[in-house]
Amino acid sequence: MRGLVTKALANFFTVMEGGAVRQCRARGVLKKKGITILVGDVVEVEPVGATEGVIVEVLPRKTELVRPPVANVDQAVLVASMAVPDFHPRLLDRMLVTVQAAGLRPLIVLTKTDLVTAEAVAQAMAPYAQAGYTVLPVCAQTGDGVDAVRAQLENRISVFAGASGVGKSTLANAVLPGLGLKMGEVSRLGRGRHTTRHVELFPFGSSGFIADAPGFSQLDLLVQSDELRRYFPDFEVVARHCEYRGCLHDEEQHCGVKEAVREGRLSRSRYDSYLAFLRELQEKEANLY
Ligand SMILES: Nc1nc2c(ncn2[C@@H]2O[C@H](COP(=O)(O)OP(=O)(O)OP(=O)(O)O)[C@@H](O)[C@H]2O)c(=O)[nH]1
Ligand SMILES: [Mg+2]
Ligand SMILES: [Zn+2]
Repeated sequence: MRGLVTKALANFFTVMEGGAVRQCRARGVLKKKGITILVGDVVEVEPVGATEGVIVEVLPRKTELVRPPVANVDQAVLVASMAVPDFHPRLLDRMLVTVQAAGLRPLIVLTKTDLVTAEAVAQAMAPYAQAGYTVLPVCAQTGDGVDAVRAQLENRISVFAGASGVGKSTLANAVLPGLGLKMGEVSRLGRGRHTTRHVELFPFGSSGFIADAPGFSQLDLLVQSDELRRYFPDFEVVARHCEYRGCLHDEEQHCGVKEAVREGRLSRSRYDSYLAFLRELQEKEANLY
């Protein structure tokens, strides 16, 4: 029997097949071969009785994310809050690079819009909308924007990613009423407690799934420094004016990207993220040799 791993806790896996679930262990040989099993994996199971089984094979993955650890998702819902915790464009930019490099479609959701002015929301959204990303503001309090998020989740496997406390579980509960995921208490806000402790996939609509996941603040960039610019689609048009074909938009003269930033046509925050990531990757690469 073939199924989908919807939950992984210690060495126990929940495998779903046609709406029914089995509690499974992994065959020892998988571990010996160094094969890990992730939520989202499609696996071959030898049934044991009516409700249990043994995972004997993991099928090749279409996509794989390290953080949150999940396989085969098509879309990453990058959740960032406007306040509590504060909006951190750097972390959002980092997540954008990571998920695009992993071959996922990014969807940006800005939460807690009730805690700031409409102007602040518009300002936060602008650079990302300009870059061509879909950016949706939501407020869990009023339910504003929840339908628009729901529409983006149809027929896809999506994972919710973002810092702890930004409202991932709250959003999952809002798009899928009755889910009943545990959410952070207001009294704990801002203290960086992790309410969600594992990744879990839930069926959504007729053929979709959504995965809630624990929050994170650290995220390794798994790309080459000279490939980084590929993951900044907002640089593409202005980079046509760079004098050098391989321009890294760093120290080069006559750089279309730097010119656009100077003239206010490209977000400085986005460029600052790019430069910070470029340095980080260049340092990492220098330490390898
Ligand atoms: N004011 C306001 N508070 C919100 C909103 N969305 C979520 N919250 C609150 O933010 C807190 C954290 O929400 P969670 O959904 O637990 O956050 P999370 O991203 O799942 O956090 P982790 O599981 O720790 O990663 C809760 O107290 C929510 O009630 C919103 O739109 N407005
Ligand atoms: Mg949570
Ligand atoms: Zn350039």
